[in-house]
Amino acid sequence: MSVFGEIGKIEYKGPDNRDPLAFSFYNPEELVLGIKMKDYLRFSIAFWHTFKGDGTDMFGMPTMKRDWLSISDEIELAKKKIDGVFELCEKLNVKFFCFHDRDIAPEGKTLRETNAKLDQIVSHIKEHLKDGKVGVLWGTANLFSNPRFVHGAATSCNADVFAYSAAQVKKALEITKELGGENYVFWGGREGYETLLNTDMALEFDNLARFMHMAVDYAKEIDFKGQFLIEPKPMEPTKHQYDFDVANSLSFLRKYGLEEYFEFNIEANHATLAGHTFQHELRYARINGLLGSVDANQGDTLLGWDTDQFPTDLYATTLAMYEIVKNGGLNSGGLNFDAKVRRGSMGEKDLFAAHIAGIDSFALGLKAAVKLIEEGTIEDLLKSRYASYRDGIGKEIVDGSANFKKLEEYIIDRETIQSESANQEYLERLINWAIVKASD
Ligand code: XUL
Ligand code: CO
Repeated sequence: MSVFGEIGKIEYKGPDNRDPLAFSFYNPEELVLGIKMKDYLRFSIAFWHTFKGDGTDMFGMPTMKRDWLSISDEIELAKKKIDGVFELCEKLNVKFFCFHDRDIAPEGKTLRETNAKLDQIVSHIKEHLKDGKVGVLWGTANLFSNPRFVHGAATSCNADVFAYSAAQVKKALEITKELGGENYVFWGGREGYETLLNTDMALEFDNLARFMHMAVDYAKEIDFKGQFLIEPKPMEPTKHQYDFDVANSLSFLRKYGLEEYFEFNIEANHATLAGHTFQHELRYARINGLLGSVDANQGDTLLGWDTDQFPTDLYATTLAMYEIVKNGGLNSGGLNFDAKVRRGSMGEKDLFAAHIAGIDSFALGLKAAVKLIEEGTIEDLLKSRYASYRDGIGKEIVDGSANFKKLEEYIIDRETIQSESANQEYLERLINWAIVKASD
């Protein structure tokens, strides 16, 4: 029995259509850079928002209308939602979904009981995976919802919680491998502090690193080949989160000898919460060779929290895709819609319309980014802006043969230094041009 019975397969109808249940720009089979759009973009549905979100906020009750809410048996309900995510992926021509262990199955009284329930759902997922149409982009462990994580998980002051978290991640790695997950994500929502007055920050960082090393070792032991990803976020739910942004997390990885095992999963709304643009975080990961995957959403600059909206800002998706294309794509990563429909978008059709809006925005962003790269002005201007480092004294700086004395000698009698325009407004206009052209 179908979960979203009334809604059929979503088709590409071209740029002129305004049907809420059709694509205008995402043409899955269309070749971009010699690769099918669906293979380049590797979209993914976030199980938690789409199948667990019910519209509850801190002031109000659930608003979402979902047929599955009438199912009372917890395992039957969990299975129905799995049927739902596969159906949604297939109807949207999306190849992947992502999950936390606790999203997909209910908890028992002990971890042993919880694992047994999880295994029932994992078997059900494996049935769906058989036809090869949809796969798992990444799995992760929810180490933040249960009250036991009140003081953290790997950075808890309580060693029993560290042990519980380790055992939970062990199982999450096993099931992610069993389900063919291509990556495994660490997002440390409770790994941080509320006040330094009661926090041994040095021990907590050391313990976090010990935890990550244990995960790396266990992945080797079970031969899990997926890519480990850190998803930085500066705050929320914790006041200060240790994996604050890419730069800070990279310094953690380097200090503890973990750099070779991790890449980054960059979430747009987390970037802006950290006071960066989405593009900044993507660029920082890319130039360090660590851009792994993306949580594709957007925040609201007027609000100071993680609103997890579906991404519709073409300027942001174009600049994001510019970084991703420059990165040569995302390898085993993808574009995961870590996004929830607004509380007032309560129908099942809204779920489709929201994903279509996000998918179309990234598809157009991809086309616009390719236009910019093929047209070449940004690259040309960048090249000429730094031309002084390609010969003469600049070349000596770059190749390491210059030193303070040589540089002083070179410049000391110079009366003026010529500066050139940075062309910012023209460059910004080019982004607009590419978006308009790509939508033709
Ligand atoms: C929370 C968040 C998480 C991670 C996975 O802000 O983004 O859902 O993506 O744990
Ligand atoms: Co996320």
